[in-house]
Parts: sequence; C-alpha cells; structure tokens
Amino acid sequence: MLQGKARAYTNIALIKYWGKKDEDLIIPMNSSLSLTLDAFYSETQVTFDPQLTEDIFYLDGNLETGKSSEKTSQFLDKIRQIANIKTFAKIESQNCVPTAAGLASSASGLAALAGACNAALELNLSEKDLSRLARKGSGSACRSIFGGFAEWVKGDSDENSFAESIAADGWEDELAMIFILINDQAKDVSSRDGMRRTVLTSPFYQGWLTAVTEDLATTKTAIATKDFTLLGATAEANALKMHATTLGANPPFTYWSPDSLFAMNQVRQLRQQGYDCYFTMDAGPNVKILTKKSQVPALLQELNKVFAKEKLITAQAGPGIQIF
Ligand code: FM0
Repeated sequence: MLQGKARAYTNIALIKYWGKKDEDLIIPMNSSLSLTLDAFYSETQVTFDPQLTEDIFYLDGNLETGKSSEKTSQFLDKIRQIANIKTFAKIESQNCVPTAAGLASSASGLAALAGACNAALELNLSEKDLSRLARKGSGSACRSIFGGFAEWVKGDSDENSFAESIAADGWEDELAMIFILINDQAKDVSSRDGMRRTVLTSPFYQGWLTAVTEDLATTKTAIATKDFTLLGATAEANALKMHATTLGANPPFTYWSPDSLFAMNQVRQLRQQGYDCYFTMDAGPNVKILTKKSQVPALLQELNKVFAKEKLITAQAGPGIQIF
C-alpha cells in the first residue's frame, strides 16, 4: 500500500481566474493572482490500495458521492496516468475551517490531494510540477502550493501553465482578510459550470479578458510598491468585472444574494469613514474584505454592529503546502 499525506491552505484571488481555454488540462484564459490564507486548510491522506475496486473519498468522515467525488476521481485518473499505475485509492480529507458555513474550498482540497499523491507515489515533484499537477485537479489549486502572494501564469500548455510565488518582502504579513458569511437559499452554480457558461455565451467575456491583463499588471505594481489602496481598489474592481460577465451569460446568473449587496455596501461605507478596506467575491455569496492587519480590531467592532459575530472570520497570510 502506498500512502501519503499533505496539508494545503486555501487562497483567495485578488485577480480572478475566470474561464478555461482547455477544459481537460485546465489551461485558463487569463492569468490570476491570489493570497494564500492561514485560517482555512485541507489535510488529506491518500492510500493506493490494490484491494480496492473503486476510489473512495471521505470528507470530514463522510463518504462523498456526487460532484466533488467525481472531480476527485477524474483527478486520480490523471495521476494514475502520470505514475503509470491502475490502483484505486482511498482519500481521507479534513476541511479545517472555523465554522462549517460554505467555505469548503476546492483550491485547498485538490492542492492537498496533489501533495499527498506526490508523497504516496514518490513522484518527487518540484514546486512548479506540483503546481502543474494541482492545476489539473482544480485551477485555483495550483496557487495553493505557495504561501503569501502567488501568480498563476496562464501559459498555453500543460508544461507552461503553473503558479509561482510573488515576493512581497513580508508585506503580506501586514494584510488580513475578513470573511462575511452570507446566508443564501439560491441553488449553486459551481465555478466550473459558471465559467464555462460565461465563456460560451456572455458578450461581456471579451471585455473581461481585455481588462484582466491590465488589472494584473496594476496589482503587481501595487505589491512591488506596497501600495494598499492600489491593491485593494484593483482587486475590488476586478471582482466586480468578473461578476458582471455572469449577468450577460445565457441563461443569466449571479452569485450575489441580497445580503451580499448589503455587505458590499457596508464595506464602501466603512471606506468612506476612513478604513482601508476593499471587498472581493468568488463563485458564491460570501463577501471577503481585504484590509490591513492593524485595522482588524476596529473593523470587527464596526462590522459587529450589523453582522453576527459568528458570521465574521478573520484570516491572515498563510504558508505554502506541507507534505508529511
Ligand atoms: O479563484 O473548474 O478553481 O481565481 O474562485 O476547478 O478549475 O474552482 F470566483 C471564481 C475558481 C474560480 C476565482 O475556480 O475552477 C479564482 C474563482 P476549476 P475553480
């Protein structure tokens, strides 16, 4: 039996990955840039066992069926191809999040699985090749190999599409992210389905591609010059552009719930009051606030006036993947 274990932390994109050029290899249409966080991680153990007749996947102790296990099994097929084996695997994964409120992340999950397989099958992959491998599980996972800021350079092939660390001279440790957990009744459109529908049908998608190149360059300048206002303003605008593309899709959709809009407005108001805070959102209703670590206590005090304490989670910059 071949066994390996790894822990990977989730990352939040400041410049979003939105759209695939190659759906099988997961080559993106645009480059993206993220901050890896310390508060949410996945710890995954994989056991390749000749006795198994199919892959089995336990998440937080529960046997998974449905879509998440499909994504996982498809990824294992790719790994078996690389390692030239046919053995099925048992995966035992724990999602470590402060509360269980819709924060499960495919980025940390698939990055941890890639790391666990790397260990189990003694693939001895470099960080770059581990990032390429994680990418094939879930695009955003390729950025969770690295701590702090990471850029997924889109490339145009399996060989040259991977993430790399962006040096920030420790500036990332002065930043923080506050998650506002939003209640939502709407039926989820997965990021995978959402981006596919947008690429195929949204007339705004071309505008996204034009804008994201410039937003990425601006963000890298903001990091190099430690310009928080530029970093935050660019991230917020980039997220809004990504979400704008979904309204043009056919059929149209949005990840925003009324409470998301309320939260975004709160962030704008706090900014008017002088706080350094900007929001971003991903393929779900939660709103994430990018701010300075030094302002977190005061901001939490303000946010507590309108959001319940248990709906607010604070994270800081986190480390890269750990393989056990
Ligand atoms: O993280 O189809 O990685 O850059 O979170 O598995 O490749 O789950 F808001 C959207 C993440 C997309 C932006 O997509 O898709 C980002 C998003 P997959 P992912």
